[in-house]
Amino acid sequence: MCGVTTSDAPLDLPVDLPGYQHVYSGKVRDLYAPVDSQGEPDPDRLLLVASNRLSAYDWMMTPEIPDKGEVLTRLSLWWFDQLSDLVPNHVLSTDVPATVAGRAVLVRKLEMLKVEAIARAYLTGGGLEEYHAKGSVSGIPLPDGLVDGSRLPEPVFTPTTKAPLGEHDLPMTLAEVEAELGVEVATEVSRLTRAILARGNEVAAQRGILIADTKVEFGLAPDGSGGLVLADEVLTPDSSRFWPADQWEPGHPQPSYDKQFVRDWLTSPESGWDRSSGEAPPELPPNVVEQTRAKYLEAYERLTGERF
Ligand code: Q0Z
Repeated sequence: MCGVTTSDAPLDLPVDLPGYQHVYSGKVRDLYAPVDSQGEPDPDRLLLVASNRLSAYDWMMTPEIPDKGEVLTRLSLWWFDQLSDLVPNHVLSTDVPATVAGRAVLVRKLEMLKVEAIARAYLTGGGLEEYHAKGSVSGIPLPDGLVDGSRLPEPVFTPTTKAPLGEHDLPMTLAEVEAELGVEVATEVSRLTRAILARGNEVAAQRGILIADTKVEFGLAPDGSGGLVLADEVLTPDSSRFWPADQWEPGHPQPSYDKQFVRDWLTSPESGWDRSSGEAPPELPPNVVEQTRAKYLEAYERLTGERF
């Protein structure tokens, strides 16, 4: 019982896009293939569409968060530029159908690696659990005395499997990643994932945001040109834990930059919701939706220094 569940039907059903064929939907994003005049899907390109859907405590919230998809898409595009000296990326064009303008990107279709590339710069969540049990994270020994929210001496690579939708990913050892990808690719995935998080934190720390950890996805160009290509979204609040730097206090769970208003309301008596009941959460009230939207916009504006 770990599937994502909605209180009702999925919120913004994948839109019908003339000239595109719906391929797949994740929790918060949808994937389409451009089709040619014969109706054949383009073998080289995909359209990645970010929705306004939001999940919390493994439930999809209603209503949606206005502008969330566009904020995350524009933030990813900005990060791809910031990271372009480290790694090439999959972006081809932002010239997309008007119905998804601003929240969709046309990308190179890659052979995606079957590994979730995760790096952690601060200790929390699953990493903290392993540290308590074993004093290590993904088999990497860490100093004694670390607590929830502690900064790690340097980012560590903590890969997981890619579980099917609705199932939870499982930790992988570096040896398992090497067996899956080969030693050379595995080493490069580890190095790049840690470098992306380190660069992210160099930028974000100056702007009042800490990035505790992040998940990135890599693919290989199918033309056999060899190198790793950064795909999907990067360093967004959906793929990373963003923490407000001015509230960072190791020793307890940190507030989430983007979802804290939602979590606080859901767990307050005002919502009337019992998280352990198995019942769908109630509709978010307008002020919680608006405060959450404001946090996404604030993250975008602080990080990029640009108005949304
Ligand atoms: C990404 C995902 C979803 C959004 C496949 N450049 C690429 N080449 C091949 N495949 C992908 C990409 Cl980005 C790819 N995903 C994850 C699922 C919506 C992203 F439903 N899956």
